[in-house]
Amino acid sequence: MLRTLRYMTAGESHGPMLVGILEGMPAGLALADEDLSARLRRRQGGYGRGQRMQIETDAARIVGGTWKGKTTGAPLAMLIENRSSKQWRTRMRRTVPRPGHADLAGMLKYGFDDANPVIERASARETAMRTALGAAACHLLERLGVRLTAHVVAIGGIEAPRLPSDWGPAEIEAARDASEVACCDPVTSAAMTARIDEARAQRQSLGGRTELIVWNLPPGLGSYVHWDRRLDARLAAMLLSIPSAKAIELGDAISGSAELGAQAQDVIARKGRGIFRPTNRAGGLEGGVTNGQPLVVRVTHKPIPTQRRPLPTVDLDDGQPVEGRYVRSDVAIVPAAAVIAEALAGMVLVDAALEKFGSDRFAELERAWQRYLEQLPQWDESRS
Ligand code: EPS
Repeated sequence: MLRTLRYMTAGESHGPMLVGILEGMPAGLALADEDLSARLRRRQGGYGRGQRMQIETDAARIVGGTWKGKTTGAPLAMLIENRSSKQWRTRMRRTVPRPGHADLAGMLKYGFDDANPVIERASARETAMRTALGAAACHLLERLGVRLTAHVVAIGGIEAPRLPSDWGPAEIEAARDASEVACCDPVTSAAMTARIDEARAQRQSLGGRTELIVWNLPPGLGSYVHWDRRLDARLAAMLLSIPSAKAIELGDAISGSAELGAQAQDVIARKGRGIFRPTNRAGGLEGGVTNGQPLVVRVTHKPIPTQRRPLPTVDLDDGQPVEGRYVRSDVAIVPAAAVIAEALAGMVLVDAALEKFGSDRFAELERAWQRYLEQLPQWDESRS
C-alpha cells in the first residue's frame, strides 16, 4: 500500500510507550512536535470516549530525523508515553477471549495461554502513534496547499444530511469542531450524543461512518498502469487497517451502483480556461488516479467489541462456557476514527506525491508540484 514512504510502530496499550518510525520524508520540511499535537488532541476527544482518554494526554516527541527544526531525510522517530501503564507486566492471566476482538485468533495463532499479549497489541491505542506519524505527512501536504478534512456522517444508525454543496474545508472544519461528535450538522450531533448516552446506559457500543475529503490534490496521483499503483486500492488497504473499520466507499460508489451507467459518471466540461466537473460522484478518482476533484472516501466502522456488557464466550483453561469480563470501554470511537483516517490517508498521498514528483528535498518537491500544475492544459477562454 505504500511504495516510497514507509512506517512502522511498536508498543503495547499499557506498556511504557508507543514508538514509531516514518521513513522517506524529504529533507528540509519544518516540523516540530507541536505540528502533530492538533490531530493527537482531536483523536483523544469526541463524545463517547471512555475514561482512558482522561488519563492520557497524548504528546508525540520527535526524537530522530530532524535537525534545527527541519527534517533531514533520515527516518523520523517518534515516542508517545503511556500514562496508564502501571502493573502491565504483572497483570493477571486472562484466559477468556472476548468476542469480536483478536483475543481468540491471536491466542490460537501464537500459542498463548494468556490473552494479555494479544489484547495489548491489538488495542486501538496503537493508532495514537499512527496519528502522529500521519500528522507529519498531513503537515507536508498542507505546505503544498492540500487540506485533509474528515468528519462523522453516521453514529449508531443516525445519519447526517449531506453537506451543503458550496461548503469548502473552512466551513466543514468550523462546523465539525463545534460538534462533540465531529459531525457538521448540529441537529444530528445532538441526536448522536443522545444515542451514545442511551448506548452507554445499556452498556453497549456503537459503530458509524466517517467521511474524508481531501482538497487541492493535483490530477495524476496513483496510476492505472499496474494494480499495485492504483490509488483507490492503496487508500482502501490503508484505511481498512484502522481497528473496527469494515467497509470503504470511494465517492458515491454505493448509491451509484444502483444507477444507470450514464448517470453514475462525472461528465467533463469546459469552464474558463480549464476543465470543469459539475459533479464528483467518482470521489476524485478515475482509473485509480486522482482527477483533480476533491477526493472523497467514507469508512464504515462496526460497533467496537470492547464493551461493559459481557458476551458469552469460553474459558480456554477448562473449556467451560462463561460470560466475558466487565471491561472499561469507549462507547463510540467514530469521531476519533475520522482523525485517524486523515492521518493514514495523508501517508498514502505523500507516498503517491513522492512517486510522481520524486525528490530528496521538500523544496524540490514543492517546485516539481508547482511546475506540473502550471503545465496542465489551459485553453483560450473565448473558445470554451
Ligand atoms: C481499547 C480499550 C480502551 C480504549 C483504547 C482501546 O483502553 P483501556 O483498555 O486502557 O481502557 O480507550 O484506546 C486507547 C487507549 C486509545 O488511545 O485510543 C481496546 O481494547 O482496543
